[in-house]
Amino acid sequence: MTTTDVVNPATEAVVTTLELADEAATDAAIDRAQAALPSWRAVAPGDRARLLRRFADAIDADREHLAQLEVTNSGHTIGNARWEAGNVRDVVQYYSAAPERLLGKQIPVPGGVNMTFLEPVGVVGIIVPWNFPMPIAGWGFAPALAAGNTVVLKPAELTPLTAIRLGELAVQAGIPADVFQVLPGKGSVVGQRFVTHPAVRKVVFTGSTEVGKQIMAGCAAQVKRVTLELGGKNANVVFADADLDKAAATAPYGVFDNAGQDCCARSRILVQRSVFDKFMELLEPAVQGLVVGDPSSEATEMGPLISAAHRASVASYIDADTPVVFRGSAPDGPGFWFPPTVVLPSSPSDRIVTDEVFGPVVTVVPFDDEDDAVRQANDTEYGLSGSIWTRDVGRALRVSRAIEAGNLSVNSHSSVRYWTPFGGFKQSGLGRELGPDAAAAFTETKNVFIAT
Ligand code: TAP
Repeated sequence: MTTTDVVNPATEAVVTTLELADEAATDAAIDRAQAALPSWRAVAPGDRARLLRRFADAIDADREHLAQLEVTNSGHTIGNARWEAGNVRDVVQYYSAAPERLLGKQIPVPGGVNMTFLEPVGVVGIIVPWNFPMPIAGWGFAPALAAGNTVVLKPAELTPLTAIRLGELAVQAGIPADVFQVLPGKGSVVGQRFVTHPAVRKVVFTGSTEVGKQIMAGCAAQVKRVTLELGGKNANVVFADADLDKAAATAPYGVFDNAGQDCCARSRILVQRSVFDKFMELLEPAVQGLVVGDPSSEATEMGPLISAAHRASVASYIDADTPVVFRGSAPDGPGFWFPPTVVLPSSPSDRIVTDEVFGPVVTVVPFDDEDDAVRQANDTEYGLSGSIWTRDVGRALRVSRAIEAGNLSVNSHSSVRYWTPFGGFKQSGLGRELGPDAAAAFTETKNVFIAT
């Protein structure tokens, strides 16, 4: 039996030890999900909707417990963790409206009646990363269940606790245990089996672009459906006509939220040359004022990184020659701490400018004009999100259309709303989650013609 120690990243204390599923246990879970399909898809749409609403209510009643569990398991600040528990409740609530609204079409044809049906895809395998364990799980399982699929979900090995709790809450709400199963295990074992097992008809993967490519290649062998939400190296573009005070005051939250372990982190700040010095003057106190420390304290704005290994990976981008201009604070002692760090890179091809660091590190680079800003923003194989700061509406629209990314915000860093679509251009992913079309993404369109 393989086990894993779940560690609190703010204290390095072992919270619990869990058994990890092996290949045989994964096959057994997939077989149960397959066996549960006919009865789950036969549940009347209104009844499936009611079960999902009960599940949302159970999450709501358990919200504070879920949030505290995430603080302990992931080191998220309590404010963020409460938002995340509320988000998964809202996502389940939102997709509880889908079962009665997955509408087919009647298409006029000669000689009969032609109609389309949206059929469930089948067993769905969902692979979740450690950075947002609750929301990313919910963005997959809620629309998949609503559309009549059964789900086996693999949380990240480092952060399984809230997913396990969500599985318990689903059962409490009356969702059959085999319809939604949570299976802690290694990506190379459980996740890989989702890719190779023929009964899994769709894989939803959120994680690194590197592993996403392997999953896509593996799924191709069975023409398996796949949704990929991968990495990002997102630009925060600040024009000279912007509200500079606001742009500088909010920039740290745009990148250092969740200690920068966010695929939407605006980790490249691009500032128009004429206001560059002014912007840096305003940014420095905003970064140095960030409250970094105990994530369970209400005042804390940034917690630790997820693990010692991840901290070593982030630290590998900063050495004695790195042009760090200023840093925020970080506690001493136990915990995987890393201070917010601002770098003026010496070249656009520096690794720190091109790689997704996935930690509290941001580069700031000047640009000359609108064309140069767009060119630099698009000079990456990623295309997930980004921000544009300007008071000129025409420019806001032109630049929004020109940047190759799936989720942009103007005069804001807010990318995620459960009722709007979310996903990446280029190597940031494939397909969209959330929004009005996500449940349909878990269906196959069937066309039926009846001769009359
Ligand atoms: P990964 O190492 O890619 O891991 C993500 C998940 O995949 C984990 O559950 C992992 O299991 C599993 N996995 C690893 N290797 C696998 C394999 N060969 N086959 C199947 N599953 C496998 O990423 P991470 O370090 O956890 O997360 C950080 C990355 O996720 C960043 O690049 C970030 O940008 C991206 N991300 C993207 C988004 C969106 S929405 N685009 C959201 C969050 C994160 P283990 O736990 O066992 O490693």
